[in-house]
Amino acid sequence: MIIDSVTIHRVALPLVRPFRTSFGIEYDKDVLLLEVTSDVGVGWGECVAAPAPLYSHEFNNAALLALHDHLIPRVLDRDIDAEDVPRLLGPVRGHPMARGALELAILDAQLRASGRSFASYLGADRSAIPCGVSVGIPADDSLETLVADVDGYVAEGYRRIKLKIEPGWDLEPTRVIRERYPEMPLQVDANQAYSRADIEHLVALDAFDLLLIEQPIHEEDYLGHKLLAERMATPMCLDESILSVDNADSLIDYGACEVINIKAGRVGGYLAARDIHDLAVSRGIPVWCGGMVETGIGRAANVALAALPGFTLPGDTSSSTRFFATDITEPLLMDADGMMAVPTGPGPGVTPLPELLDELTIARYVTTASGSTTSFARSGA
Ligand code: NPG
Repeated sequence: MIIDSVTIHRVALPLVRPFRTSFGIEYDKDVLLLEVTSDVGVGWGECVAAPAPLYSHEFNNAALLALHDHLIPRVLDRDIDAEDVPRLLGPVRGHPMARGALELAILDAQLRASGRSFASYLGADRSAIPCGVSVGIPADDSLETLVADVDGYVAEGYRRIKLKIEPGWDLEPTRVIRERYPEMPLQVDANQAYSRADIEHLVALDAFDLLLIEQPIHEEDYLGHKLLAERMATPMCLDESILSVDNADSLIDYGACEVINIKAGRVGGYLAARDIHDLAVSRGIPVWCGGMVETGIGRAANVALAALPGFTLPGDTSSSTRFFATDITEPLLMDADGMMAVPTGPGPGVTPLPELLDELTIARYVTTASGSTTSFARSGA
């Protein structure tokens, strides 16, 4: 296919409630949606970078520049297949979320042109997946609020609860939820908030029969994770530390990684995500699909990925309603049994609803072979 233009739509979506983690609070979803036009049709991708570099070094303004100045020019006006994209973008160091967004848009265009679903393309073997939910730290730091939040998600049908933890908000909230729900699959995520000095403290989480502990220590501290993995019975899951197939392989060998949270954006796209899945299967490592508060575009793609056979643990593949009163696409909804149907339409299977996209777009950056234009749809962008 020949890529004629790439439009970056910068969109602001209100969240139904603030989402607080150890690295900060999000009140709105500020997101870059990519629209590729080609000789075979249109495709959409979503960049999972956040407004600020708090989860990782990537952030929206940087992704915008990386896409505009370095990534889009490498695919524009050339005859390519989606499978060529990782190689074409390969010389650019870093910016995996920006790269992944462009790759997804091109994959979507290719798959839609051939009428094939993303799930079938990736090798999914299920038509529905079990859903987990990630429960933020309550804005008022109260256990009562946490319990009310968790009760609500359990009543909706979620099959696994993930609690966000940080120093000062760890053992007690986990104990309270475990006692209230003795059978519920439960896990915790620290987003790197601890250090090697906290190993003895974190070992106390073993009392709560957790599925896993996710990324407790800084992403570059491999020894810290290995030492903790040796001390804890709870399986060590890595998120931010896993950036490629080769580093996943190394961390498994090293003894720092027993489970992987796969996020396509963090590893540069769904093709790399599938490769990490394949590696994990061959190494006997369970994987699950992470979430980055995606709109329907990224959420639908995640649901397709999560339907691959190695995704043996429920992912952060919650309903659109977990974060958005109105999603930018038709909403992806979990049923009362905590299952979500894997979209069967061509590509990831959803597209932005035009009127909503218009209403929520802050700015548009259009790049073609002959140049680029920027337009601001609302003031304050
Ligand atoms: O369900 O989409 C979701 C959110 C799941 O907790 C979640 N994501 O650290 O994994 C994480 C966290 C996150 C959110 C990370 C936003 C980065 C940005």
